[in-house]
Amino acid sequence: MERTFLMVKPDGVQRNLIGEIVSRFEKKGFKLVGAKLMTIPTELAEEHYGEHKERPFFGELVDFITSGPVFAMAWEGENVISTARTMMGATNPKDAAPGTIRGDFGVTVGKNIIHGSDAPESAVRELGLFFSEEFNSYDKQIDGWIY
Ligand code: RTP
Ligand code: MG
Repeated sequence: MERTFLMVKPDGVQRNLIGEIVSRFEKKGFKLVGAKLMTIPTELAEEHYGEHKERPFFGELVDFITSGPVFAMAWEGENVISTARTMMGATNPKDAAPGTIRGDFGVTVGKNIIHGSDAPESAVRELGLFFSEEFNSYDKQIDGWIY
């Protein structure tokens, strides 16, 4: 079963969107297997967003993501990596469709509410960066009605 790394960014935490966001993925049928509220150390932020190191917005991005607590999550389910990206919406909320998280709650690209791994390799990498502990593995009665 596939796993992905999702994170409510500092703006989402401040705007009381943790519950709304968790609820969307729960209702979809995905399973929460790890979660924690944490303030990201600068070194971890730079590593997490390492692919953007040369981009002009890198400094701002790191400053923002370390500016307050984030809600880091591990989610499990069939095709959860790409489906979560679809549920998040386009990177820039101005282009994100209504019904998506960024489309419903975001306005600017710098404060776009949520992060999600964009591919299987990045999911493994990011889950490893944020979770050293084992994920919670458990059965739910509802699983048989989803798969
Ligand atoms: P994320 O990594 O946060 O899930 O977002 P993403 O995959 O949709 O977008 P990505 O290209 O990975 O960009 C990472 C974050 O950088 C900020 N950004 N700012 N000022 C700009 O032009 C700009 N472009 C990207 C966004 O907050 C984006 O989520
Ligand atoms: Mg990205």
